[in-house]
Amino acid sequence: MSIVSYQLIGNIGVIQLNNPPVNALSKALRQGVQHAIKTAQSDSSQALVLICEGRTFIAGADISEFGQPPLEPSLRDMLNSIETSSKPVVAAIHGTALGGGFETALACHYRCALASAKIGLPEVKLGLLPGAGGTQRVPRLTGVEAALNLITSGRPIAAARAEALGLIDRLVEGDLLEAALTYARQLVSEAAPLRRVRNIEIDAASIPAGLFENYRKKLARRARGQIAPMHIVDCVEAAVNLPMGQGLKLERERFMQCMQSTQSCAMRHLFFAERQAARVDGIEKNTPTRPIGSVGIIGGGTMGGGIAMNFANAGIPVTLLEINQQALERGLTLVEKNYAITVSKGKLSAAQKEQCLSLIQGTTDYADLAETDLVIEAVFEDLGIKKQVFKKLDEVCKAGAILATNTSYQDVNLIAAATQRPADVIGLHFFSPANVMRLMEVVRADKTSDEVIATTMKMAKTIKKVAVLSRVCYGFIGNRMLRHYAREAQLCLIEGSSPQQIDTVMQDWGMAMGPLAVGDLAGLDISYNARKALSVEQKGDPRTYCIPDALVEMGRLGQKSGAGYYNYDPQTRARSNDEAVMQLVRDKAAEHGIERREIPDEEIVNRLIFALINEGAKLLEEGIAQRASDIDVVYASGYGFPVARGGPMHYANTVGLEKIYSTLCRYYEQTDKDYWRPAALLEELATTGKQF
Ligand code: 3H9
Repeated sequence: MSIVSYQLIGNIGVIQLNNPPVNALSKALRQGVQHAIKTAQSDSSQALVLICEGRTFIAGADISEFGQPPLEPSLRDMLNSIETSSKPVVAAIHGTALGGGFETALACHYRCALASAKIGLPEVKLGLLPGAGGTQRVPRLTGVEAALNLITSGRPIAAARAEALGLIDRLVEGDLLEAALTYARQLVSEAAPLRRVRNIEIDAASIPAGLFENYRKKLARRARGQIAPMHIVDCVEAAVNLPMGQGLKLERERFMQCMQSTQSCAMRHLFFAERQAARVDGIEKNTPTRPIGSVGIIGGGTMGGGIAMNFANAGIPVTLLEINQQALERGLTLVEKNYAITVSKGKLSAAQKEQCLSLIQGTTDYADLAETDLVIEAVFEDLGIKKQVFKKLDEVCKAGAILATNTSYQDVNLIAAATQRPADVIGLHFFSPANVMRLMEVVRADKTSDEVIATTMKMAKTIKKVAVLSRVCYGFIGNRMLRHYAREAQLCLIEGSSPQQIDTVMQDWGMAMGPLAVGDLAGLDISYNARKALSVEQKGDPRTYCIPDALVEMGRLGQKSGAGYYNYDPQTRARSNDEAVMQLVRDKAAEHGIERREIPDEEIVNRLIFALINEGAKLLEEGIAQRASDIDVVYASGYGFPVARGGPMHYANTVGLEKIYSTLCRYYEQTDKDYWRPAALLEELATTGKQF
């Protein structure tokens, strides 16, 4: 079947698109639609229906065409032919009408949708803005504020909500083509007018004073440093103040500016990187997978409870196991509380909450896990305890059950060796809070079977996680790299900086939070206790942990004790600096014979980020990570790395590997520390002019 087909069904012309997988607006599709509209102008049709085959209505422009010379006809040309059609065009929407796809629907004269459909303008997530009239047409239908919310958030909305906002004219049921034909016939019989959104005028007087300025201020906080959201506000403002033609012109200019920005390039890189991460080199696409219809979780703490929620949210029943009734009740109560918070935020209905809770059962008896398809252990980070749990699971679980550990650091090979079935053992490293964070590291041990890897990678999608495959090493991809970043934060602190300077500099650079504020949030006692289990050699240079150790010993555990690197207001949690901390820092510096100096902001960024990059290169060299883009996905989805910089390895490419390499060489020379020795892979790429 061709990408675009056109046929007459009675007096209605039906334009059917078929461009799998998501009906992206490729050149051939644009050409086909234009041709069909042209044909329809002179045949016996009285109205047209635009409908898609496959799993979805058009999901947007073809992202893989971005950054290449434009191919005629442009999307704008195509929309122009639709909007100027002399016969009414009805968009019939199912699946997800996104970006240029929804803009296509907006150029139609009427829109109907199945209730299960979603619409949205996710361009901002690619560092772009809707470039085919979305910023001009949406506010004409919904009013300014709803348009700003829709376009700057990029979040899709359900068809019913879209109908309430005026973006969809009719919700339909049953067979979409039949329903759309009925709707089109009705429009014909009523001699409905050609409703062109471009002709709607927005009443400027109805817009509250200061609305745009306030929105810009809000975005400056919410989307720190990103350029696309600000351009969107300018374009929506233009929809109010300028005629359609000029508004479209401005939108076009701003779209091109965004398209050429390093930010959009980084965000588009992440879009494809996430999808690439799901592929495992050496494992065929058709590798058989095992059904996961039930899940057991060992440990009902914050982590175990959060993991349970992921499965319940996906409709998969969970059995949560704790050592005694009291601990179990505490765990289940925590889950219930978390769901209540989600309901209070309006992200879940009370009925959905009850449905999810009904899927989570508690037990204290391992025998209840006998028939479970997947068991995830989320107990205390202690190898001995984990081995005991796996020995027990090996005894009770059915053959073919997948046994997973949520460890952040332990050797999954050793855990697997505690069972008679190491091929069924794998690491599934969730990030806290597990019901919120998108990242999941899938850790393949030496003997993990391909089938188990393929099953867990597929399962990740079911529970809406981004899975990245790692091999076994201390800390896997994310935490192993983080140690180097954290080390440099500590060294900058003791050598002359302050918590305030380091956190502000890193946050301004784009990190979701500064490294020391993250420590306070997580609790300084956690790494303090983890360090206790390490030998002096493993702990490394005392200058890199003497300050947090001293803070913990002063009772400053972070936010939970009201003080850590900062003091925290008990009510608002607002943080403030504490001279006592600075005194401690100076004392520790003196103790280690360090003469403190002023550290420039740029040095802080380079030391912290280049440390990440160098370790990332070592992970690639050792084959721990499959590809550089996987590392980017780990950092952007699990560690608050700014998406507009594309992840550490993409960022390294943007800076230039030669510059990174020469800076690392300089650091190595200055410090004589082995960790600054540039990774061999980095050296090779830099000296041959290549990229990650
Ligand atoms: C835009 O429209 C700009 C306009 O305003 C103006 C222009 C002038 N292009 O995600 P999945 C591929 S910007 C090319 O696994 P799902 C994807 O790479 C665009 N390829 O499926 C993957 O390929 P592979 C605004 C695309 O069911 C395959 O399709 N639109 C595109 O989980 C399946 O994807 C968006 O940002 C595309 N637009 O989710 C929507 N979309 O199998 C982006 C997908 O080789 N897309 N592919 O890895 C999505 O959000 C999801 O793909 C969707 C389906 C929800 C549609």
